[in-house]
Amino acid sequence: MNGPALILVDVQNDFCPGGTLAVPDGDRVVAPLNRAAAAFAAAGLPVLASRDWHPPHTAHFQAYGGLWPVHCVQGSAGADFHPDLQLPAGTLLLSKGIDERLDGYSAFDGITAAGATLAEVLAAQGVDHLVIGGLATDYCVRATALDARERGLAVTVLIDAVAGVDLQPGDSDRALAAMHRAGTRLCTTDEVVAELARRGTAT
Ligand code: VGL
Ligand code: ZN
Repeated sequence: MNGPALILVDVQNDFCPGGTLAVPDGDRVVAPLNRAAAAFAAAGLPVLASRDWHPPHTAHFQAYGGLWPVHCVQGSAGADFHPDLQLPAGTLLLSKGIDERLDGYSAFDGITAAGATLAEVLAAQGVDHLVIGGLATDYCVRATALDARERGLAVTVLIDAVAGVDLQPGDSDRALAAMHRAGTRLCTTDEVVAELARRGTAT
C-alpha cells in the first residue's frame, strides 16, 4: 500500500524569532503545519518530525570552521520544538546533524531513536510521496526535498509552511526554484488538506 507521509522539518526554537539562528518569521509555519499534521493523522497517514540535533563542538558551527552560530545543541532549550507545534500521537522523530564533521542538512541524514534512517522508515511504511514543510527553505527543506526526489519519491512542499534564512537575498526563492526543477510540487497547505479529504471520501 503506497501513499504520502508528512515531514515537519526542524520547527525548533533556535530557528524561530528569539532563537540563535532565527529565520525571519520562522514561527509562521507552525499554524499551517499543525493543520497539515492533524489532517494526516486523521487520515491514518504517517507524520514525521526532524530536529537539528548538534553536538556542542561541530564543524557546522562558526567557531569550528562552519557557517553557523551555535544552535540546536542536543538537550538545549533552543533545540526543543516550538511550544505551539502540535505533534500528533505516534509522530516519528528523526534527529540529524549529529555527526560533528558534517552539516547534516537533509532529514535523510537523520536517524530515529531506534537507529533507523528516514529511507528505511519510509520504505517500511510504504511511503512513495513526501509532503514537506518547516525550516529552513534554503537549507534543510531544500536538502530533504532534493534527496527525496533523487530517491524516486514524489515530493510536495507546502509553500505557506516553509520559511528561509536568506543569508543572501533570494536564497529561498532560488531554493524553491531548484526544488521545482527537480520535480517537486509546490502547493498550499489548504490544497493538500483538501486532497486528503477527497482521498478519504473516495475510499
Ligand atoms: C538548518 C542551518 C543550519 C536548517 C540547520 O534546519 O535548515 N539551517 N542548520
Ligand atoms: Zn544546524
